[in-house]
Amino acid sequence: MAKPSVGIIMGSQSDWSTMKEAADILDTLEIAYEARIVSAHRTPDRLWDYGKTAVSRGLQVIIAGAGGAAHLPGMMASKTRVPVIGVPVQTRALSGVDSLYSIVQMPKGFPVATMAIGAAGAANGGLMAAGILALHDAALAQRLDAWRAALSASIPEEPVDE
Ligand code: RP5
Repeated sequence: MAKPSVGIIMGSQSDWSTMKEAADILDTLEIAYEARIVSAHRTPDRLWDYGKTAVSRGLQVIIAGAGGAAHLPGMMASKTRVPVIGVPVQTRALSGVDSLYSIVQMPKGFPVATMAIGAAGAANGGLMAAGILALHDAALAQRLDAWRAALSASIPEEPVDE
């Protein structure tokens, strides 16, 4: 098993159905990753340890998803210089706007690359991580280019009645 270069973390088991979209992209592009539940509020010590050891464990990108008062991506960015991609998970109460606002408005000095709300954001988080890793991995760059070309090729020129 290759050492994971991407860490997918999420605040709760209930986030996994969203964050799995990121994992699926990484699987498709043959990128080694790990997936962990790390809650900013429920398991703060786990969050601290994860951030403290991220560099030494060889993580190059962290994709962090959370919903509601979504402090996980920002707190992780405060604890490690490994780039953090934030995914606002869609919530029932406020449709994920709460998650988005909690993640996107970081103070100067601790950036989080914030994706769209929900499944599309998680998938894009996987693609963003792939793009970062592809800067220094020619084989991955080829796989990513091929994935993007296939997506473009799958879009018909004319609409049809459904
Ligand atoms: C957040 O609270 C999690 O990221 C999750 O999106 C949300 C709800 O968590 P559960 O109550 O489903 O565990 O911390």
